[in-house]
Amino acid sequence: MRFDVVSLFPEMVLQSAINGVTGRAITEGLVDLFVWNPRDYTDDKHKTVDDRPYGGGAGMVMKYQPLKDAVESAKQAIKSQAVKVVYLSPQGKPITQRLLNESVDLEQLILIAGRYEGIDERFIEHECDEEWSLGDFVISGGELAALVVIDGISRLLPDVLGDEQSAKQDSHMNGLLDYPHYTRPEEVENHVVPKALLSGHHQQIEQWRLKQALGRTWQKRPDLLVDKVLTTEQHALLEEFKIELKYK
Ligand code: 9D3
Repeated sequence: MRFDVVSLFPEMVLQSAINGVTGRAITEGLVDLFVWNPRDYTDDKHKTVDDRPYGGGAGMVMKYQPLKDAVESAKQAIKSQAVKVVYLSPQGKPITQRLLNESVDLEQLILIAGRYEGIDERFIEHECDEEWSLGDFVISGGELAALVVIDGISRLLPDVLGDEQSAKQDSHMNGLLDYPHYTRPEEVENHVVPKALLSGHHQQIEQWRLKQALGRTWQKRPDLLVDKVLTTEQHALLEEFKIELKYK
């Protein structure tokens, strides 16, 4: 899969993307990453990428033409059918695992990272397919959001994670929070590891983990359970969790 980021801070995107999962995916040729700077597509001597907002007010707005020409360069680099142009902005639909899962089959994803107050609305309307947001909080620009999307999609690509990890991805715990994790020693400052994990009984361990995942989701993120249909076993495990909680 190929990612093209349009950004006024190319080095910010490239420097971060060389680390971790994305970095390895790029090195192994499973992911291609290119960054296009709108400043390279200006035609005045000051390389102007922004201007004052019509109607007045504070802040600057990114100009249409440099963005358009940067995206055109990205599109011309490969003649792809499965291409999507996404503007990262606080007005977008929230990025979820489902959204990332649905994007993994694209050949090319062009990500527009804005700066200043935003970009000319005509570019969003006529050149972007979708608008995506990290959530209801304010950050300074779209680069970090682009990096989040690249990381989240890259780890879904075949061969990017090892066999063990990818098997885990479509496990039965999807849609729930993770269960708690423990490592050696068995006791630290009087805090012990839950007995079920020391049993060596694979089935008992899996049941305990599912119960914890259900219980923690119910405690910390009840919104995730609202539209989720629980199996009879899951329902029973969650009830067990609630009962055990009373005796703690
Ligand atoms: C404080 C400025 N705001 C005025 C009411 C508007 C505003 C403009 C530009 C807020 C944020 C930004 C820059 N943000 C992004 O480019 C961005 C973002 C975000 O701020 N929150 C969540 N997801 C994203 S994706 C891109």
